[in-house]
Amino acid sequence: MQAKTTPLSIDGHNWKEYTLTNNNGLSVSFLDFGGIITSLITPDKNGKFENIVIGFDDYKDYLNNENYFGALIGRVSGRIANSTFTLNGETFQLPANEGAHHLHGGPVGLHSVIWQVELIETATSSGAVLYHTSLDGEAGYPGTVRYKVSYTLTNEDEFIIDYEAFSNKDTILSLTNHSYFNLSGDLKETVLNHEVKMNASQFVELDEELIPTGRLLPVTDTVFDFTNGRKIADGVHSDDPQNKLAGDGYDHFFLFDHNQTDNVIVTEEKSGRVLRVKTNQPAMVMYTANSVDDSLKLKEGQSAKYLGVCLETQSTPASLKYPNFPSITLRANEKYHHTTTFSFSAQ
Ligand code: G6D
Repeated sequence: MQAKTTPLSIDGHNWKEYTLTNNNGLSVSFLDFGGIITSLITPDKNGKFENIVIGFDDYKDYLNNENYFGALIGRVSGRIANSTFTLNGETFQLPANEGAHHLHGGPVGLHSVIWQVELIETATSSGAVLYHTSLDGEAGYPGTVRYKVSYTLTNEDEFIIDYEAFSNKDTILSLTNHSYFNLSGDLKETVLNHEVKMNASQFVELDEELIPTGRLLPVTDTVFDFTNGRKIADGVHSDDPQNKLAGDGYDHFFLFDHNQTDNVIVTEEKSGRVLRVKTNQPAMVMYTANSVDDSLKLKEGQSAKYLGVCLETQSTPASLKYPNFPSITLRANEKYHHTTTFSFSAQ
């Protein structure tokens, strides 16, 4: 087990990149800036180690990371409609950064702050704890919030992201990580041939601005039914209005049934790589990089539509309007705890 720290000077900013490596040679690299995961190296079925996440070639591009590649997201993942919410009878106005709406914590969200990092090595894992504090009123949110996010790579080839937070006032909070996975290895091809199996029988209907309408739709007899496994291509080539309005793909909130060991299993046949996801979160946004264009220089070459799939475990800001949806309210001095395990194998 070993962890490496590399000081970086990026466009005048003093960042650090950390690389966690386990006993089997798997590694995760991330920045103190935004907790951004810059690479995740795992073997294919022939033991060839390759990167399986989207990351920029020039780290200066993370200063304008409009796709949130690899980043920690918060205070609230997803869209807060019209950038406003009411809590305990008080209405709060947040900065709008996508039309009228507030997306992923706004223009100064957690993807763009410097986290304080402590490396933690044990006999069975290589890890780090990332700390940050958002002050009361910052980005328009109530409460001073103290975050503790752990990145842990175990010798069982699991990458565990564990999020804890406390607020001194009632507030709203829903954290996630926005890595784009591509199991083909070194971004050899898009994720259209990735097969996804998901333990979710409902998903949230979106309007034209990708704001939840409040309707929970059954996946049965649609290309949103991943219960028995399905290729991502099905949603890309679909005529379902929900796929069309998402930019010809998926960008949807799936509610887990939580009646199986794994919430999600992603398989890529050529490499033999398998990614299993287990989480304590009620749901996940699966986003198939529908808005990624070919203008960005990545480590392995040019960016492209559908070059990765995001598995953003979380709760939903739609609950601010629809109380039957999983809540994002965090009461004063109550512990927020989100843990998600990404397990890697190849067959
Ligand atoms: C687009 O709608 C999608 C979001 O889900 C995603 O998080 C973002 O791009 C990076 O806005």
